[in-house]
Amino acid sequence: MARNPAKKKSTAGAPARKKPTAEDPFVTGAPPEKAPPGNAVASAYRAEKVRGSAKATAPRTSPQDAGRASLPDARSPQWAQQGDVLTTVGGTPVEDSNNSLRAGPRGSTLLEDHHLREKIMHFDHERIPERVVHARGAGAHGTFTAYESLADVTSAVFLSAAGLETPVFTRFSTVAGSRGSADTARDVRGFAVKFYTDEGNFDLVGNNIPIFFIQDGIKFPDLIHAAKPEPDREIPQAQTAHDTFWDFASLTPESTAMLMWIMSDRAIPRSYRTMEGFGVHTFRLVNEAGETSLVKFHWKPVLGVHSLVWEESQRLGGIDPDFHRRDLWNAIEAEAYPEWELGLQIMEDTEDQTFGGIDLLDPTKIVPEELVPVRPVGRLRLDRNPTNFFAETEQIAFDSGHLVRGIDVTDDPLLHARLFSYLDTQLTRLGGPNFAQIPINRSHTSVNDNLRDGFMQQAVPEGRAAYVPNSIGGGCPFAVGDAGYVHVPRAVDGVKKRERAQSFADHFSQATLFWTSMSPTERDHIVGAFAFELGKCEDLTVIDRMLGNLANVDAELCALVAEHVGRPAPDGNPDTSGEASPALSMMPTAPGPIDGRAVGLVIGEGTKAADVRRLDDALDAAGAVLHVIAAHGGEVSGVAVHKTFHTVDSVEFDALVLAPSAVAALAAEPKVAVLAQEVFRHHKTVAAWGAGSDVLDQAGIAIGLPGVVHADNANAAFAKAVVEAVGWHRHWDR
Ligand code: HDE
Repeated sequence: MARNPAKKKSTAGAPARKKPTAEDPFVTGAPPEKAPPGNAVASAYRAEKVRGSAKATAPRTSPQDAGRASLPDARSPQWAQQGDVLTTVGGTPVEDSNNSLRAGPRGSTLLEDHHLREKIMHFDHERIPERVVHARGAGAHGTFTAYESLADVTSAVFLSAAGLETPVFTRFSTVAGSRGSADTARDVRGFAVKFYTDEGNFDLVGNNIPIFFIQDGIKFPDLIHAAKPEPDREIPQAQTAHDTFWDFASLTPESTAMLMWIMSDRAIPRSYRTMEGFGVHTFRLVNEAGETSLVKFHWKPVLGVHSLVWEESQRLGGIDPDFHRRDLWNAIEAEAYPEWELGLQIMEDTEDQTFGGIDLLDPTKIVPEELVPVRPVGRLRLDRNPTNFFAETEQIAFDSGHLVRGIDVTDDPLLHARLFSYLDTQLTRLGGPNFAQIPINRSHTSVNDNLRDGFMQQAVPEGRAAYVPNSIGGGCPFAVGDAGYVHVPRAVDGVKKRERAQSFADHFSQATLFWTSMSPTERDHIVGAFAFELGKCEDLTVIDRMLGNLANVDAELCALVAEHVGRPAPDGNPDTSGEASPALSMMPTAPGPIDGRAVGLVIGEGTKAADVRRLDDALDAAGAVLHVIAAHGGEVSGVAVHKTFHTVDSVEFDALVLAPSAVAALAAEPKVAVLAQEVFRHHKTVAAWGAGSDVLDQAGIAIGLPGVVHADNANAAFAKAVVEAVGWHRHWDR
């Protein structure tokens, strides 16, 4: 079972554990492989030190040189974690880190124990402030490969040739929850990509929804204060289903289109691997000739766009709060590397910066893909998990102002506030102005920024001329003029005023567009989500005001939600004359790839191991992972068991298969039928071979319904049918 997530890769490099010894009964674990016991450790260490000092004439590597040497993959600098001997921060070898210095074995602890004080002091300060938004997340390393030269539209070097590879780090996140909150909460997902390009870092700090709640960054603190737990009781965690969020939302009609998206299944993704990503704002591209165009960035997942159902997402919050993080980690460990295509919607850079009547500076609007197709320009592949979550995923600092030559911003007022915020927030989050020196944040190209000093300065800059222009430093570093990052020259003109453009005033037409583009199933889920969220509000004026806004989106939507929450449906004035945008629907039109999908197999005594192996091989070949479920751990009938009826839950799987021996398991464990019923109710594939169908009978599931697969034997045709059924993701039509 090559892709079994339970199978770990080698832990080479992990510190060896120590075995209890007669001298030290309070230490547990295995003995270190390298260190000889007792006094031999000390004498071997001393001998090595003496030898080392004798030949200490070789030039030393300065910390900053060591840091440079490590740049290609931005790992720890070489001076960190060197050698096998435990030392203090100053490098002094430690005698014993299990017993503090005491006046007698049962006496008081001595203040002079500097090792104890240093260890506890550092521990006391291990936490840094979590991100004020997007605190909960997970990330991975990978590569972006360009498909072709885009020199016709941009001078960005990383997009200048087919096959050009750029290292990246990508972090996915939820917005509202705190760092320890559940992955599957209903929320927008962050989709932030740092490209370590040859011309400096480019950060595409996007979301999995192509628009935003507000049009002006000045309202961001209000939005977030309303969405976060209410300030007096700090309830609820990672949820918008409460009065303050809907109070703000109902008073902010510009949020209506975004509310449609977050009430849709887009806000409860199956996996980070099955989410789209969007740059949201319109950016400006410029080529070497100075010609400009306007662009929107898209990420298209190779695995298709798929989500959970609401009940799964809620249950997973308790059963596996790390569901998305685990899925990403396991997929990469199993070499089912997640991939996305980068796509561009390129539009003419007109004087008024609009397209077909849509103001391209308004971040609450999309440009339908049917009007401007998305041109695929490259592929992102994530293929390496972080070595250390804190050092990489937690300390990475994205910034929408990290732009490279050839990519510029537009006057979107939301984007302009972001240009301030991302730089500013790191001062408190990462403790000072030198966060760009943290390994994960470093550029992979040469940096000579002439910045000096500040908290946590890591570099030891040489020379006297930390200023330009200079002659003392030979004129270096010097600015390169046109060959550097050049802001696209544009005339700036306007009356200084706090004012919103009239072209930003249409708050409902794209909410209606979204609703009309949904399939009946998707509409049903949107109604259910509004019914849940508004149903949790205690303030009736908030509910009624929100229904007033929904009435301007669609009368049926408003009536259905109103009925669920038991309030009257107001009249509105929706404009339903527009065309639908089929690209907005998540309904697949053909079965897709199933890489990294989890398939549960229930077995009991009497299972034929060869049957299980055949199914496992077929799923493995398709990229999916088989999890064997049985009454107890270890082995059942020679088959290794991954989950027992104590540890398993249906929401962990994309499909459930019942072996003939599952009938024997059902006799002792009613949960077998519950598993099948839940998987069926959540519209996932249920399959059985041979007498496994008896379980389906007892669970009340009829063979022949869409996504209910049965065959006499676990043969190739059965496995193929299972793979295809899982490829549909869900079977809504049953
Ligand atoms: Fe962010 N946002 N944001 N945001 N955002 C942050 O930056 C902010 C917005 C997004 O994985 C913070 O380093 C303002 C839109 C992502 O580390 C902060 C406004 C979009 C991430 C911040 C917005 C995003 C953040 C918090 C309105 C999609 C996580 C910590 C003007 C295009 C990045 C940090 C990661 C994080 C501010 C709106 C995406 C406070 C002021 C629109 C993916 O700087």
